[in-house]
Amino acid sequence: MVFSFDASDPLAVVTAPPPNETSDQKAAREEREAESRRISDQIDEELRLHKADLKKHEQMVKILLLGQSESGKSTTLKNFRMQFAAEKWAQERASWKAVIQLNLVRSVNAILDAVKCPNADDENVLSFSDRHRLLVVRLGPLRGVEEDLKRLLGAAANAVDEFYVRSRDWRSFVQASQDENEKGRPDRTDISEVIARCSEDIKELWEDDIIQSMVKRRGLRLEDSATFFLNASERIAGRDYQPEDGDVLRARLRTLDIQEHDLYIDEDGKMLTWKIYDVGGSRTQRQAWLPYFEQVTAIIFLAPISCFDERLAEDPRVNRLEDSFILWKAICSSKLLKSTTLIIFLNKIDLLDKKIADGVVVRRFLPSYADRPNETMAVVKCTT
Ligand SMILES: Nc1nc2c(ncn2[C@@H]2O[C@H](COP(=O)(O)OP(=O)(O)OP(=O)(O)O)[C@@H](O)[C@H]2O)c(=O)[nH]1
Ligand SMILES: [Mg+2]
Repeated sequence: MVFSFDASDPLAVVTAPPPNETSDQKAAREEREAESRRISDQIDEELRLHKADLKKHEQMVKILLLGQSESGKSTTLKNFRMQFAAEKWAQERASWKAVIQLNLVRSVNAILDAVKCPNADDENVLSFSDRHRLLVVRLGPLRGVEEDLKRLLGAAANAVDEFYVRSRDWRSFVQASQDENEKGRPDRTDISEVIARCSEDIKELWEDDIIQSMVKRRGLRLEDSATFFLNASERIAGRDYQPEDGDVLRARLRTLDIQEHDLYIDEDGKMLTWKIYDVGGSRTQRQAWLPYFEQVTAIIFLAPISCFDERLAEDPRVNRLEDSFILWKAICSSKLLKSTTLIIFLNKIDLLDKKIADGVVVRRFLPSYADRPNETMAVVKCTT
């Protein structure tokens, strides 16, 4: 066989097959060349994937959720996850059942605490009948249920007035409790059974006018989602209850440390990674925010628009709206954040609507509101 190559091309000289090559030698050479090509293609593919990975990281958007406690940071994260991590969200839905039960039971127990010893000067004391007293007794087992649910979720023993769970540990506690042989763990079926047996009494308690007016007079502050869970008590206390998306969104679980979640968002065929940091918002936890300031692309600040008549749980001297305003101002003027995108979400407009409808007068809490109309949109306009 005659080989021809261009002698002026040094590469062709080097790569040309040797003269007088036998057919066996040729087959072996071609096999070697095919293997080299395969390895080369493999390296090219690995490099391509590595570059794509680098690019993916370049397109990572880091978002920090900020705002005072109960401002709605974790709820915003849940909304993002429901939208952009739908599969995982759906898988986790059932694990929220115990948290939702605890939200309902805590609210019922808070109401029982508020009404159990009516003061002689309470105008409702005369209307507080044997029927009410019986209701209080019949709902007694919910005390033990609250403790069991807290243990089930792994809450710290000293979490007396507010329920919290560190990080995402509570899911593993719930998982572990499925092992029925494990001693000392509360049984989830027993818990659900006690709640189911109390279902009618919970409804009666919540819908009773005397109880409602006593709760109001004693200034009991129920959590924002309490009304929702109490209104849905029959469904939640049902023996076959399974959480719905709306229940999970409203389930209150105070954040105590930083939680990190990755979301993968397809933007016109390009994969974007959103790394979202959710932090605890009470005053003692705000120092933990600082290390994140330098690394994030954007901050979403949650500012509840309904909080003008509320006070901080950790410091009842401080008005919530004032705290939120000072916090937002501090963030806007932070040098560390001068190249960070700042976004403000004014949320809880539904609660503002309700307060206005219930006759709460904004000017009483915000003298600077002056004689503007006591209407939702006027408050929104004034706050922005
Ligand atoms: N009605 C109503 N409730 C809301 C809204 N946003 C949040 N909530 C409720 O407010 C409560 C507090 O919300 P979270 O998201 O837990 O607040 P947080 O900012 O994460 O609070 P910390 O973890 O303590 O810092 C929850 O029960 C939510 O369901 C809203 O727009 N409307
Ligand atoms: Mg939170």
